[in-house]
Amino acid sequence: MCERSSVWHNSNGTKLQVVCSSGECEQLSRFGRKATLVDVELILVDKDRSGSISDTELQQALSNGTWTPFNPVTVRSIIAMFDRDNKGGVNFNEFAGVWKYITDWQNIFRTYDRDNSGFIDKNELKQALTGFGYRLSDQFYNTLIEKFDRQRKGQVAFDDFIQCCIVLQRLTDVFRRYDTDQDGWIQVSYEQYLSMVFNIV
Ligand SMILES: [Ca+2]
Ligand SMILES: [Ca+2]
Repeated sequence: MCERSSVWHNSNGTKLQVVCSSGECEQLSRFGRKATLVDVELILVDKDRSGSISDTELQQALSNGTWTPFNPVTVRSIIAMFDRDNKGGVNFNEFAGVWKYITDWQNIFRTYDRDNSGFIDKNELKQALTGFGYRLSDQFYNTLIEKFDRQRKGQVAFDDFIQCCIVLQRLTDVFRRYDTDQDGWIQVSYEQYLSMVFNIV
């Protein structure tokens, strides 16, 4: 960055925030306008200066609040969501969407992490998913925690919480496509079942 920029490390030391006081330095001028904070994030995340953000670059830029690297599966899910031209990364225009998506999830996570533990426990997950409109049994919440508790702490970190919600949403969408009368039951053939699963995995 230019000499007019300032660099900060936040408390966990993983994320940089840079503000160019003029917005006119060489790296920022490629946007053809005054740089926003998202632009600056993008420059920092695009380590190889390729003009697009890869899975690895996004993973390195994200923190789940622990020392464990951000879940690569979550990173891939997020990239795939915004990679409209299917080039295996997100370009500068798509990145703004990615950053907003992650910021929104950070706010949701903070809202439901009632005890500020940095993890979502079973009760917090129940409140979050109920808030999103899911009606699931107590037993199923155990299954969810077991499936998405990547760090084996009996609760889920930020990245795994996002992943849990993405997977649940996808499964629900596929189910709803077959549940045309919306009674919560579907009858599917073996091949329909396989197509349903292949839509998700
Ligand atoms: Ca790149
Ligand atoms: Ca918590």
